[in-house]
Amino acid sequence: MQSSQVESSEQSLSTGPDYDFVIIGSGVCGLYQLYRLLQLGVRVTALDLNGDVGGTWFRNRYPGCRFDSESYTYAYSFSEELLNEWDWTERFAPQGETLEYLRYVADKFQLRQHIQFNCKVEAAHFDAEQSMWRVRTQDGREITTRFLMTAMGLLSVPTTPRLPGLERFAGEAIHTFYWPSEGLDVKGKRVGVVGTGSTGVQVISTIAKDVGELTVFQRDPNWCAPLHNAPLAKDEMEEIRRNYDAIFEQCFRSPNGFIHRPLREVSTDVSREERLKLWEELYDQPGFGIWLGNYRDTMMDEEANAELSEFIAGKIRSRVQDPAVAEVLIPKDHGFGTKRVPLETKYYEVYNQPNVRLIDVNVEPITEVTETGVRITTPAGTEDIELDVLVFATGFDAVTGAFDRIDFVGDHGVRLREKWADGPTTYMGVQVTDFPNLLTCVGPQSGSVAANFPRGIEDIVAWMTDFCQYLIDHDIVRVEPTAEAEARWLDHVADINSKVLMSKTRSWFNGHNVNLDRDDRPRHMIYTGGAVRYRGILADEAAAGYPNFAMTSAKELTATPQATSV
Ligand code: NA7
Repeated sequence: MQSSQVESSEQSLSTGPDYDFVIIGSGVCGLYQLYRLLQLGVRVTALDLNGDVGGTWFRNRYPGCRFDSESYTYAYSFSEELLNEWDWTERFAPQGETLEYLRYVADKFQLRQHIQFNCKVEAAHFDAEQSMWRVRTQDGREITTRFLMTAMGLLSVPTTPRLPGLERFAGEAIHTFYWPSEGLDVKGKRVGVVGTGSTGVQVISTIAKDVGELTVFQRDPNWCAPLHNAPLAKDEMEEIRRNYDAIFEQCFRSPNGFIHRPLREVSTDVSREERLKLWEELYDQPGFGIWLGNYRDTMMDEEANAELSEFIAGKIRSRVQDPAVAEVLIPKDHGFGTKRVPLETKYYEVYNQPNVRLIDVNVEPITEVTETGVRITTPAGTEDIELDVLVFATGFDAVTGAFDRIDFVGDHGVRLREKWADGPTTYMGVQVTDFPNLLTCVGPQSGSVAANFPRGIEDIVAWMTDFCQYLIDHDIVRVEPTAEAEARWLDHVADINSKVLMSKTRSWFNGHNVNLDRDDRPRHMIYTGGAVRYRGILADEAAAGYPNFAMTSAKELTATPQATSV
């Protein structure tokens, strides 16, 4: 455990650029990476387009926003002092509390002075001659840095459907990501919500009791399970604090960084009665146990998954009074847990309220937005639904979206946007060939992003920091993975992903949500091999002296004339 002061040590990096490291983003990952780099004594700054730290937790202020990880597993584990000082007040903390936590971390470790807020990066071009990145910001500045790190979040570029007529809607139309900090009054209003992923489910369950009328526009239903949130009493928090070492150890050993881990047994090891008994217990427990703490085969074997899905379908039928509505809420296109499971609080009961209507847009699509609401096509013709507020909980251009909106140009004029047009390629999710000195902390195909986020982040930041120390120690001014290593990693990711049922469903995990009109091929956005395996691969690379990276020292660079910069 370290002290709260970030101490500088003497380091040697050839000077030239304004900074040794620039980090884009100051959310959960960017903050911790900044803290660790400051400890190395390098010249580093973080750029954030928001007005404060927090990333996801700064932006998402919609009603009901909270994480589905147990609060105490969402904390940074690197500082005992911080763990002792911070009390979580609920099992699953709401957005406001998490944002307060991240602000507290920034203040405690004096990180703010190293962050430039309201600073949007528009372009980043690699200057091969100087072996550095030229980062252009929206306010017209150029910042140069030897190494450029991305910590831009997985879900930071929201997508809103292009509905004809949206601009003429006289009411309030808003994507959940842009929910105003002062709130939006929905009391007594006619509200439409498009989208029933994790976000839609949280919004719908939270506002249903306050609105006048609620219309939910659902495309594909999701399998949801109860969150079972509750306040955390002071003595419970004390108990948690005493057990932090064991809790983090448990997360460390689990494939997804949660306290839940798959059982050793497969479902056929036990009788049907035993399976049902366990599922009843898991359904009544807080958090992801029913998804991530289940029989090993339920997420890999279609038959095992089908039986579990039928169990959850039974729960939905028992909670929704109208059998026809229940059927619309039960997914038919994928099994339980093969997409990210939204955790809910009385979500299904919302559909028993007389002022709530569920519309399956596969059957009754929204054809246009009118001045007063939306027009849907029904089997009988068209119907106008009057609305005061139209909420889009329609998700994100996930994982690669944040990269696409910056004009990253690497060596020989290669554009990242073009290189990744058919899906991302990386080496271990940490670097991309042709993009020397670009280090991706939260990027595609990284194992750390498919985990309970802070746990995955601590893994990757630890590895990245050691990698940076190595670069400093060896006076490396240019580093990129070999093309062979990148090709091998893509094969490995594809192979691993093909073994899980998740790869067969259509969601942001495989890029399907934004590539629908382009083609049907999955993109390998994330690595599903699990945090334990991923950590092992990273460790092997480091222990072997980073053999899959081509490195050039300052001395070698001066001796070798480089191509002209872009
Ligand atoms: P998701 O999980 O991508 O969900 C988006 C939802 O919006 C999903 O139900 C989509 O239906 C729906 N959607 C998207 N476009 C449309 C249109 N045009 N019409 C109707 N419905 C639409 O995003 P979330 O924000 O809920 O959650 C993202 C992550 O945040 C989540 O995984 C957690 O990690 C936290 P579809 O399923 O595509 O048919």
